[in-house]
Amino acid sequence: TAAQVARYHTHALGPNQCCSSVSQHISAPISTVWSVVRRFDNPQAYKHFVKSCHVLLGNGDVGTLREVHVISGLPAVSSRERLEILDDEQHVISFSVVGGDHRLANYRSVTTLHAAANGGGTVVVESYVVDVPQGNTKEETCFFVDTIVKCNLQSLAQIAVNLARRNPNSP
Ligand code: A8S
Repeated sequence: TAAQVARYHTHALGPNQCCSSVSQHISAPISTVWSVVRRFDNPQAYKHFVKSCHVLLGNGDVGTLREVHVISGLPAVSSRERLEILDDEQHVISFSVVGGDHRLANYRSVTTLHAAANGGGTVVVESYVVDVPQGNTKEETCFFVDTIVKCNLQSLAQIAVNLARRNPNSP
């Protein structure tokens, strides 16, 4: 696990970039959590800031391009995102932002799932790197993104726990 975290969550930083990571324990099997997280075409299943998502290109494999529209009240309208890694064996998914109407240029995130050591369940680790927007500090940028990622992972936990309760034998 430590080697995997180091491998996937170590980012090379440009001079005007920042990075951070968030982790979340989920009381559901890794297979259940993965079944939600791996759906690059359906981020709105657990990302509550996403209003809609359309696949522009691809069929869910690496290279698939999606366009998400976010709910109002955010300093953003839409985002174009490319699937960079989808590893069903190691439970790794990564996407990068390639365009859109928002302030998080060159955003890239990596999400990995790990079997929790004691008590069972899953540990999710999500890290990202992003350009610091004009007029903001690294601290402000990381605070903004950490807040979004924490919300997403808490919501993922809720959904996965409910799925596991409803369907204890699969996936
Ligand atoms: C994700 C993570 C993030 C999404 C950000 C950080 C975003 O969708 C939102 C607001 C923005 O200002 C930027 O895994 C952007 O989705 C909710 C539109 C990219």
